[in-house]
Amino acid sequence: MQKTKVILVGESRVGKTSIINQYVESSFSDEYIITLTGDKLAKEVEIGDKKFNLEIWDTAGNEQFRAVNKIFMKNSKIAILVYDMTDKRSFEELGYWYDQIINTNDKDNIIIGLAGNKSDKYEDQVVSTEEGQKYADKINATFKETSAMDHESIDSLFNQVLEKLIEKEKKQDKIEGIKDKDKDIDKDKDKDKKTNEPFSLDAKKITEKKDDDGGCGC
Ligand SMILES: Nc1nc2c(ncn2[C@@H]2O[C@H](COP(=O)(O)OP(=O)(O)OP(=O)(O)O)[C@@H](O)[C@H]2O)c(=O)[nH]1
Ligand SMILES: [Mg+2]
Repeated sequence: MQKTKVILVGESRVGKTSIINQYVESSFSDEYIITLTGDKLAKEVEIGDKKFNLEIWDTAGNEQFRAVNKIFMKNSKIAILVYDMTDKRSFEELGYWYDQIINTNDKDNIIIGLAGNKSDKYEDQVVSTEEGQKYADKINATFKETSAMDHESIDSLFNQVLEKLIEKEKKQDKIEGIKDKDKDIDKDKDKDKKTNEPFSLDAKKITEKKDDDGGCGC
């Protein structure tokens, strides 16, 4: 089964650890336990006929512990940028996290999702849905407003990015298929060349022989 690395990034306290715990273990805690280093949890999921062995990486949002994050970001297939919709600064800092992801991965290949978390606290919402969507469009990301507390849109957040990954891989397979076909055509051309070679050699021999025959001393 395909192993797929997913990484969650964003400012401290936006709810990265809570989203992962809710998605993988269906659990939530009010208590805040700071993430100090990269940590991973595994989950198997099925989307249609495709099975994924997800390796979901949690990272530290706190500035003091960010230095190690780059190591964990590498080779990700999916990155989920998280902000807290009740905290404007966490939204304004998304550019920093986007750059980190792009600088450690292949920009054209990584799938990006954006999560505006803590949607249960809608009375305190300071980042509007429109602002979130606009930023998602700008960075070509899928977008969901989530609540790790209520398990709201958590599964669909992951399903959305996985579906996008499936789509991307299908397109790549098609391109590879076309390339392989082109290679086969080239091989056939080579084959033709090779079969022609002995013929032209023979033709040369025949000409030489003729010359020998014809070149008699009479
Ligand atoms: N109301 C509400 N609280 C949440 C939600 N998600 C997380 N929290 C709370 O927000 C606090 C921070 O959550 P974490 O998941 O630890 O945040 P984090 O992004 O992992 O933070 P760092 O590890 O410092 O980077 C905790 O007290 C959580 O209980 C949510 O959807 N709604
Ligand atoms: Mg954490």
